[in-house]
Amino acid sequence: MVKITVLSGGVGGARFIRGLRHELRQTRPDRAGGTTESVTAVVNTGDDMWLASLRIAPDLDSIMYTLAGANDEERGWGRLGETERVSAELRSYGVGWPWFTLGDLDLGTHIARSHYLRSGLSLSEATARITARWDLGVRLLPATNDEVETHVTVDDGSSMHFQEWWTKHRAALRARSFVQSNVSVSRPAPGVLEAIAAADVIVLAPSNPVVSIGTILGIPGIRAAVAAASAPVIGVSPIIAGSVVRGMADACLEAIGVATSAYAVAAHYGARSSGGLLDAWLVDESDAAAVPAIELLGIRSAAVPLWMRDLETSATLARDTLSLAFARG
Ligand code: FO1
Repeated sequence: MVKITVLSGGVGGARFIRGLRHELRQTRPDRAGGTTESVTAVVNTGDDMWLASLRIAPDLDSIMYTLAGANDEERGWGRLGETERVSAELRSYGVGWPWFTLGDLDLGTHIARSHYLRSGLSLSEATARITARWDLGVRLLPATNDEVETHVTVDDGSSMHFQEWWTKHRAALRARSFVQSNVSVSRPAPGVLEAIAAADVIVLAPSNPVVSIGTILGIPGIRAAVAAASAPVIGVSPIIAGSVVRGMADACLEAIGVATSAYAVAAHYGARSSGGLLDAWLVDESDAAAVPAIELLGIRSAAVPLWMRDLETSATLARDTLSLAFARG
């Protein structure tokens, strides 16, 4: 059995993982219509927060809903066929954030998660209970069970929760820095280090390199585990032809002084052979000219179609990722 561990944020990572699941079901099917292989997603929890006394976990929910086929594909977050009756009531009571909509179906998830947490379960255990409702075919692990929330310090020196910067201000306030609260005392969630050590391939999904992948790697122990893993480590560029695919990763990259390019993000993660993480890095065909320079960094690279327009293109990208990962340079 091939074991694949994917470090992932929300939307881009969710689409990649859905494509990977489809590819494995097609090429390595089991008798039940699933796959003989095993995929574990180690998911960013830095976007998480308490809102209206409920624990919101956007990246875990994006991946869960996408794999369940219950996601709002256009909006990129939340549930298909969502209604907002309760959130209108919450707004009337001044509860929650008016700029952060908690849909009725989505609230079901947040209430269930908060119920499990209030009953003494960890986020991992709550996630296992919630995802068991659907046959996702992928194991979702939060990167940590500790509350490690990303806060953004903006130019005027004030700081706010990532979600306020992202959804209220649309990342328009120039970010000076991102810090995760309590990260120094946080620990990888159960199963995370094992999933990295036991993997036959480790993928850095096309997620935000700063606040998603960066936050996962910032949990003490995770970066070192990836660097020490026996599996090849391959990343998929979240930047195509100098711009972000979606979201506002460019605003985040600027804050850490990394250019918004496929090459710069590869250099940011670094080649494993020189103390970084990457053995290989996939770029879009439009960035083919960057391949030689990336290979000069000591990172094997290839240019393939990165746009995940639908299930087939996502599955093709997953196939390209696995073949580059296993190609011995
Ligand atoms: N994003 C928005 O732009 N506006 C919202 O009102 C909003 C609500 C929301 C509720 C639950 C949830 O899980 C995600 C939500 N998001 C919303 C998206 C969220 O900010 C992003 O999914 C990630 O945190 C960034 O990757």
